[in-house]
Amino acid sequence: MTLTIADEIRERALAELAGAGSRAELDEWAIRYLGRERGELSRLLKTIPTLAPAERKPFGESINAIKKALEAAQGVRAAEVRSQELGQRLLEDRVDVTLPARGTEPGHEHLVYRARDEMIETFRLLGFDVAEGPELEDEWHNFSALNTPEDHPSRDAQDTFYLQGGGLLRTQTSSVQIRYMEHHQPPIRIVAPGRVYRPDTITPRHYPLFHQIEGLLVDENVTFGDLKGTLSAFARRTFGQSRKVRFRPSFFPFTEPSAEMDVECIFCGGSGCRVCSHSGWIEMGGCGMVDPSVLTNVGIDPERYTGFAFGMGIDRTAMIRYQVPDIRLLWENDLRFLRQF
Ligand code: 2U9
Repeated sequence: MTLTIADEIRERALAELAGAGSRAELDEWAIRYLGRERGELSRLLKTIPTLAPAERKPFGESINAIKKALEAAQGVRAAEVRSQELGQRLLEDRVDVTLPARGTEPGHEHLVYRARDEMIETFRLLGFDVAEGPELEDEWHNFSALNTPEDHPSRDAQDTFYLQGGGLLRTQTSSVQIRYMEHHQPPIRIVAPGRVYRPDTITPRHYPLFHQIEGLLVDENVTFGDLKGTLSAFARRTFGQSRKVRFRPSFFPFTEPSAEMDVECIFCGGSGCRVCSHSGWIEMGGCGMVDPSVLTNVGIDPERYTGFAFGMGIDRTAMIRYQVPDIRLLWENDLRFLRQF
């Protein structure tokens, strides 16, 4: 009679084991049937003292046999469940090796530096080399050598960032050309692109840091005609072959005579629009014949050599070209803006 109960438990245990489909269910099953304290087999073993002495041994043995059979079956089922779970995971985690790679999103050059490189390329085609120099300068290279009088307003602390100890942040890249001429004799044909600094109040058109490209050509028999020809060629390659240019008289301490150069508005073709303030012309930069005293300052004989120089704003050129209405947009690093270019 008692044996029949044990057999019944075995049959039930084996049936439930076959239905256990996960490790958690297997664990529950093991506790239910094989658990040391409350497992069904343990409970049966605890009834032994109530049996007639002759029945105790065979009963105990048969329970142990069932226990062994259940443990063996548990091992087999656990292996099945593990392999089923693995199969399932492999199915779910399957990697589709044919999917296209997610890829990285490459950045691109900032519009101001693209404008700079295009301007450099044009001057390279015209035979100019590129020269570079320090952004932290001294008064000699930034002002005095360039014939800028001691009391010139550009030297004022309102227009120049001075550092403790007498240095300053260069206000123009002309200092690069001064340094170049200190170490090279003519013929000289260089452009100096780079960052310059001026303590301006920030407005849509002014920023304390901006970029210039300045050019310098020194040789025998260099004339204002060479200057006009060079800058006209630059303007035609940059803004279009039929684009008109004009030169207006101006003044700079480092050039004599001096001029400002305008290019026919690239948006209205000269008839007048918002971009050119209805003048039909856009300012391109300043230029002139290098003042003889500047050549003397760097040890070049002004009786033998003459030269021309020019300067243009790179940020300004990029803003006109891409119709950027506010210079602050260039340096806010807002990707929604930068990605458009
Ligand atoms: C040397 C001698 C002369 C460079 C020149 C300008 C005129 C000029 C401005 C244009 C707009 C600067 O970016 S800007 O604000 N520049 O008008 N620059 S002549 O003259 C030189 C340079 C080097 C040795």
